[in-house]
Amino acid sequence: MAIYAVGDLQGCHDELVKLLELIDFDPEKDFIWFTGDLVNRGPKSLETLRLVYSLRDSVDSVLGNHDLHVLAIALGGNSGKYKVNEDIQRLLDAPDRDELVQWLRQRPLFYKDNQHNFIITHAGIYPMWDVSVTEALAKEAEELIHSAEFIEFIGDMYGNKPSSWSGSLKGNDRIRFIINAFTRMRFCDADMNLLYDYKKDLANAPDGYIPWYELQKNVAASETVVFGHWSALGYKDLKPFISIDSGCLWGGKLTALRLDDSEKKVYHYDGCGYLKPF
Ligand SMILES: [Mn+2]
Repeated sequence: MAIYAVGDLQGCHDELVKLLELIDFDPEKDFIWFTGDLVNRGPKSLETLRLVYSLRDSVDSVLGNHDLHVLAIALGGNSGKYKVNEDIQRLLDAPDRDELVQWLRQRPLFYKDNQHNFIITHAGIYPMWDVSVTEALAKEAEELIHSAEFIEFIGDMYGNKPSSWSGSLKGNDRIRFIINAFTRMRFCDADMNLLYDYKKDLANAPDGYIPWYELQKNVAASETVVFGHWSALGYKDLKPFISIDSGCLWGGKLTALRLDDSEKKVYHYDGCGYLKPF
């Protein structure tokens, strides 16, 4: 039996098939945690979601910002407010869309495996939070996403404010911040404000832009926090954090990381590329 984390798919169905072959994935015995962003931007969101859904007893995923965007389009009435590309339109038009969308909507923002000491989130763990606060806040936002109120919240989900956390935040501001921290975070400033306007590599980051993981001091060295979302960072072991979005969509690689043994073997499928690399 093996447990893997696999980085952001973004509709890269064929690459996922190849990666499953590379790791000799056996759904009878093995398990995969995806780091989210299963869909959008890539060429085959529908096929990707169908494949992941067909394996749902042996795989799971946290929600990423692109997954939430597709949920917003699919559930929010698709009133022309959001840009819908051809690939997502095919997903919306599919006869099995409701089943796929409802499964996607039920995914968590955070997963913690107490037996093997690993945590999966899409973007990481916001520096002001420790693991137990993070787990509780994920549950709070997940409850809303899974409830009927989510449909109403969708119109207010987007936005960069508030930029930092306070326990006194209430209502939509509170949930928006939690969702942003779990799904959109890359850089913070020294006051823990999330900074969204730069997404690329560290070397060219503007002054005062600090990767969240350099500010996050509340995670024990014995934990492994696996995150995706940051393809410009690529695969990086930043103990106790591991970045595994190696930019499959952008001509990079699709990465699987074995989590159930101490060796933490890494597999890269290196045949990706639909869009121009950075
Ligand atoms: Mn993302």
